[in-house]
Amino acid sequence: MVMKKALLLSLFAASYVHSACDESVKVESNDDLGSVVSCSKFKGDITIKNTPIAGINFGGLSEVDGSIFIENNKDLNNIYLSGLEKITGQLFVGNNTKLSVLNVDKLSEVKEFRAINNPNMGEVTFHNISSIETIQIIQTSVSNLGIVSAESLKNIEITSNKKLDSIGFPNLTETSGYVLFADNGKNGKVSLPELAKINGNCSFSDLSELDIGKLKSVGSDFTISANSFKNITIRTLEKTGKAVTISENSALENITFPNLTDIGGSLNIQNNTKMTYLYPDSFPKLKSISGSIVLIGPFDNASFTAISHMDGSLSMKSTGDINCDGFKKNVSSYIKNANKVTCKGNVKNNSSKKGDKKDSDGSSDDSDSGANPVQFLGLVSTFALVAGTFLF
Ligand SMILES: *[C@@H]1O[C@H](CO)[C@@H](O)[C@H](O)[C@H]1NC(C)=O
Ligand SMILES: *[C@@H]1O[C@H](CO)[C@@H](O)[C@H](O)[C@H]1NC(C)=O
Ligand SMILES: *[C@@H]1O[C@H](CO)[C@@H](O)[C@H](O)[C@H]1NC(C)=O
Ligand SMILES: *[C@@H]1O[C@H](CO)[C@@H](O)[C@H](O)[C@H]1NC(C)=O
Ligand SMILES: *[C@@H]1O[C@H](CO)[C@@H](O)[C@H](O)[C@H]1NC(C)=O
Ligand SMILES: *[C@@H]1O[C@H](CO)[C@@H](O)[C@H](O)[C@H]1NC(C)=O
Ligand SMILES: *[C@@H]1O[C@H](CO)[C@@H](O)[C@H](O)[C@H]1NC(C)=O
Ligand SMILES: *[C@@H]1O[C@H](CO)[C@@H](O)[C@H](O)[C@H]1NC(C)=O
Ligand SMILES: *[C@@H]1O[C@H](CO)[C@@H](O)[C@H](O)[C@H]1NC(C)=O
Ligand SMILES: *[C@@H]1O[C@H](CO)[C@@H](O)[C@H](O)[C@H]1NC(C)=O
Ligand SMILES: *[C@@H]1O[C@H](CO)[C@@H](O)[C@H](O)[C@H]1NC(C)=O
Ligand SMILES: CC(=O)N[C@H]1CO[C@H](CO)[C@@H](O)[C@@H]1O
Repeated sequence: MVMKKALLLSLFAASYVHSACDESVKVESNDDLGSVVSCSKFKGDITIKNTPIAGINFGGLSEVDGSIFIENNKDLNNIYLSGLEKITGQLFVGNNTKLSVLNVDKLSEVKEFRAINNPNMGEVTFHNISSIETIQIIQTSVSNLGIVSAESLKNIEITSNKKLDSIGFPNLTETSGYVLFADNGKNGKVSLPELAKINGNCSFSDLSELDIGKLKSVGSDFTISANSFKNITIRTLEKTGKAVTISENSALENITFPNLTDIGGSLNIQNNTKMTYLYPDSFPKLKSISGSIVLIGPFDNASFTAISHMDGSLSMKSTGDINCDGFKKNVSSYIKNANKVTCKGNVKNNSSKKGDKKDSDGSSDDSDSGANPVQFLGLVSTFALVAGTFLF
């Protein structure tokens, strides 16, 4: 009712327009769009949800002091917010299954930019967003994004955009929250050349290139998984607040963290099918680990010479034929408590048993024989036969 009235007023009496641009609207039909079309500035929220609308064009709108929610509009093809420069709240565009174009050509300031589950959205046209807290681009078909020139953000989540190959934040130096890239284009490249500090967790997956060449610290978990690059070198990283996990990178051979001294959780290097060594210069300065080290993969050897403090245990499960005696002898030069170290060779690389995901670090029994392999491996009898010759 109120909106209908506002529309009529805006159509027949321009002087009333101002007040209509001052209160939140819920758009339910094409007619209701009129209450926003005539505004250049808008104060309040604009909600367009569960409508049959096919196109939205608020070309004259330049500023919104509030948020815009465009959600679950099954016939919506395009959104033109082509004059919008600033929005103090969020721009949320979600679950519009036919949507192909989101035009935000002039957008430069937005608090949260969230485009989620618009599977046919091929175009999101911003050129240069210079101020933003959170960006989430999830399940779209965009093939490129404009520049985000902001130097700090809260959260970044760019996932499941199968056509998006190249993503960069050229000026970003710090995030107060998390950073998550996964499941984008096959040749995914992520470039964060200035990023020095991530306060939350961060996870990089399914990439062919990654540039985080200035990263110094990660506040929480740091994960690098399922990427296709051969080596990863992060010269500047000094510490992480929680675990470091490097897993399922099918081509990865060499990792180098020359400056990493402290890991505030566990170090998991697992299921990287080409990684046969951790070289003495892979983690040359790593001295303190607040959790365990769990190594699974075709390791021939691994070396951590600087460790002086490890709260958990070190467990090596090699799918190759590592010489456990040599490994343990070397490791015992810096990990004094031999009970903390376990090593197995010729471990089958996948476990057939559910529920052994959480790996025991109750592995204090180093020279374990009969008792432990089951829990150790999840797989068992064949193991004892095969590996027995090497270990016992
Ligand atoms: C999208 O729709 C699904 C199911 O219809 C619903 O569970 C989900 O919350 C919706 N997401 C958004 C962002 O509206
Ligand atoms: C992006 O916008 C910011 C702020 O207006 C400006 O300083 C910067 O030069 C712009 N970057 C590009 C590449 O246009
Ligand atoms: C952002 O980085 C680009 C590329 O390095 C640079 O040309 C530009 O001046 C930077 N912009 C700001 C605002 O720092
Ligand atoms: C792999 O090594 C090359 C050459 O040393 C380097 O240019 C590249 O950045 C490294 N890749 C990663 C992901 O660190
Ligand atoms: C460690 O980081 C500093 C700068 O933070 C850098 O100058 C130095 O080269 C790094 N060390 C190595 C071995 O790369
Ligand atoms: C591993 O990568 C580091 C850094 O790029 C390099 O110095 C070292 O030679 C590489 N080691 C091997 C065995 O390729
Ligand atoms: C396990 O080993 C097989 C061949 O031995 C290999 O094809 C497969 O990728 C490996 N899987 C993992 C998770 O390491
Ligand atoms: C493993 O590497 C360490 C350190 O490089 C070395 O002392 C040890 O002999 C090696 N073990 C084997 C079996 O190669
Ligand atoms: C262990 O390996 C390191 C790195 O290669 C080496 O410097 C050290 O001498 C080895 N220690 C023993 C006891 O084998
Ligand atoms: C390991 O997993 C792969 C597929 O993930 C499967 O093909 C293979 O048979 C499994 N091997 C064992 C020993 O379970
Ligand atoms: C590595 O593979 C083992 C055996 O399949 C599995 O238990 C473990 O969870 C995997 N680790 C990671 C980090 O994916
Ligand atoms: C990979 C991962 O653990 N991501 C988490 C990072 O932190 C945010 C916020 O707490 C979570 O939502 C993510 O799932």
